[in-house]
Amino acid sequence: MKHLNAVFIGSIFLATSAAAQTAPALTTFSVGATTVTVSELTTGLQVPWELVWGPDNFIWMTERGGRISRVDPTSGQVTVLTTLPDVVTSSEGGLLGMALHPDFATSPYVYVVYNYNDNGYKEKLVRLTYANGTLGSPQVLLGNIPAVSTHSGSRLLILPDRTLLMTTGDAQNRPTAQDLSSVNGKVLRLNLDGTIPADNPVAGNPTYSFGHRNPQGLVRAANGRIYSSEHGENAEDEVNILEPNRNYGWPTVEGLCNLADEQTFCTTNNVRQPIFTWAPTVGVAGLTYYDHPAIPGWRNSLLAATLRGNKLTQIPLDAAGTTAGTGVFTLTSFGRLRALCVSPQGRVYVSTSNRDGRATPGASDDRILVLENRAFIPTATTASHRGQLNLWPNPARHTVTLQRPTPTTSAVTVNIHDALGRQVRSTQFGAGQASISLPLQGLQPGFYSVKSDLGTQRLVVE
Ligand SMILES: [Ca+2]
Repeated sequence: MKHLNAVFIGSIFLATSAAAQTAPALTTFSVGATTVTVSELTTGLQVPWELVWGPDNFIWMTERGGRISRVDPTSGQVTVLTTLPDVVTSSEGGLLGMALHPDFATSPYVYVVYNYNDNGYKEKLVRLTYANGTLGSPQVLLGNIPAVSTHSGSRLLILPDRTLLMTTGDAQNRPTAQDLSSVNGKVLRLNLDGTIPADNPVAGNPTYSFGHRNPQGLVRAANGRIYSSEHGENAEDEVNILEPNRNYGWPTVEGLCNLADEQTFCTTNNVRQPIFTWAPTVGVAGLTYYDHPAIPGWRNSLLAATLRGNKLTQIPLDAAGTTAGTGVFTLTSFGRLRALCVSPQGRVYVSTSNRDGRATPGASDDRILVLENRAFIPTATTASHRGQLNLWPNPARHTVTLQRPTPTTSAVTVNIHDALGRQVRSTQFGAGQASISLPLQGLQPGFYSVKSDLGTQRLVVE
C-alpha cells in the first residue's frame, strides 16, 4: 500500500500542476469556434489496443504483443508494468482490452482479455494485481473462450454497480451469436470475481446482450446509458445502446433493419437497432464519451476511432442520449486509429494502429496523439465538476449508487432533499469509502437534490 499511496499523492500534484501540452502541433482542426491542436505524446509503440485514464492520472495502455504500461500524460514516458508471457498474437488476436477496478486504492486489480493457446487458440479474462510497480498474481476469471485470429471482441467496462461488461466476438462461428449457451457473439456481465451476477437477464448465464458480431468499443455515458461500437461485415458498422437481454441481430442483421429478410427477423425477435451506422464499413474500434467544456462542440458526443476508415468520428447525442445526430469526421491523416480515452482536463488521447499488419507504418508509429484546446482555461466551476459524485443509475428507481472520484479521508454526510427543499434521506460515506448504495423506496417520482461535500447534484427518481 505504501507504494500506491505514493503514486496517488504524486498524481494529485500532477493533476493540479499539469499545464497544456507543449509538444509541437502536428496539425489543427476546428470544432465549431474551437481550435483543436493535435500533437504527439508517445511514439514507437506496437499496436496499442487499449488506453484507460487511470486513478493515478496516468494513461494505462495495453499493446497487442502482451505489454502493459503506464504512460505519463505530460512527458509521454512509458513505464512497463509487465509483459504477459502467455499472450499469443495472431492477426487480430493478442492482448486486447483492459479495465481498472474502480476502488483501485483498496482493490488494485487490473482486468485484461487476451488470446492464448490451450488445445487451440482461445481467449481469457484475467485479473492481475498491481503491487510495487508491477502487475502479477494472474487469476483467470473466464477462460477457454473459443477464438480464432479475428472477431474476438474484448472491450471491458466496469459499471458503477461493480459488475464487469466484456464484449466477445463470434470467432467466425456465426450461429453462436444467437445461442445463449455460447459465450461468443455476446456482451457478457460478470461480477468482479468472475461469478455470474444474481440479477443477470437469464439466471446462471453470463449473457447481458446477444446477436453481436465483433463489438470493440464500449463506454458508459454520463446519462447512464451504455454504448458499444461493433464491426459490421461489409455494409454497415454500428453504434448500439446496450440493453439487458436484447438481441442485436447478427448474423441475420447487419446494421439497420433495412433489408427484407432483416426486417422479418427484427420484427420477430424484437431486435434493437443501432443508433448510428457507417455505410460502408470503416472498421470501428474504440469508443469514448466526451462532455467536457474544453471542447464545447464535442459535449455530449461519442467519439469513435476507426481502423480502415483512418478517421475519428464525432457522434453527437440528443439530451436523452437515445438519438445520434450526423457524424463528423476528423483526424484523417494519421492512418489507422484504434483506442482512445479522455482526461479529466478534457484532452482526448488517440492511439494509431499502423503496425498491425494492415498499413505501411510511418517512422514514429505507433503513437499516442493528444487532441486539446490549448486556449482552454479551467474555471472553478469546471474544476469542481471533475470532483462530483457519480450517481448511478440516474434516473433511478429502487437504489442509487453514489460514487466518489476518490475515497474519503473521514466520514462525510450526504443528504437528499426533495423539490421543496425538505430533507428526505441522509447517509454517510465512512472514512476510506468511495461508494455507497442508497435505497430509494418510498420516494415519489421526481427531481431531488443530492448534497455533499462535493456540491449539489440532481437525481431523478422514476
Ligand atoms: Ca442492414
